Amino acid sequence: MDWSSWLGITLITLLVLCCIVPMMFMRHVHHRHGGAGGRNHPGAPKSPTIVLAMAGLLGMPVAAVEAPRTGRPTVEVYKTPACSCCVKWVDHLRENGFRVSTTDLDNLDAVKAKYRVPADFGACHTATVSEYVVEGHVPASDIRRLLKERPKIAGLAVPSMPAGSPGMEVAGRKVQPYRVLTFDNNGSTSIYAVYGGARR
Ligand SMILES: [Cu+2]
Repeated sequence: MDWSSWLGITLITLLVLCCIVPMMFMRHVHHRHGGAGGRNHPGAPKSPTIVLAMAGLLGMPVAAVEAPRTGRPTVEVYKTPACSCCVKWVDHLRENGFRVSTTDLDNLDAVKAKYRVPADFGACHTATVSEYVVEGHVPASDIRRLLKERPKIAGLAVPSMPAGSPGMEVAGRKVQPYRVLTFDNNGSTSIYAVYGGARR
């Protein structure tokens, strides 16, 4: 749902809560007073509860409007069930503030074809975030930059699985030089970032 839909829902909810509900409540109390002759005011102890409930309901649409503004888009990860470095990469994303959902598939060929990952860029997992594709062990910082700068590309890739990339850390081993590459659907590519002393 987009912004204008949320705004519309919020305005309608506010209208209902501010006008219609209090009117119903007042009529309800009036009716009770008439029926019981005003002797034991059965409506009175309930009013704080109703006020609190209304305050809670008023807060709900406000929270719903706030959520899309502050939340980063979810990273959808497609991986094979036995892939342990994929899980470590997912952990790396979560540790860096991303929401991640994972889908296990026995074979990722169809996913890589669907998202048009260049054949020589393939790695152990394929992900999507917003309108972009993320292939392989791409650092979270590069995904954050991608979502901030929004270049006209199809996605980012770290081909194969370089040792020392996020999720591929090997104790006691330095980061193997590797590059984060961009790709688009016309076959062009460029260097997005370099690590471990890789050449630009
Ligand atoms: Cu991997």
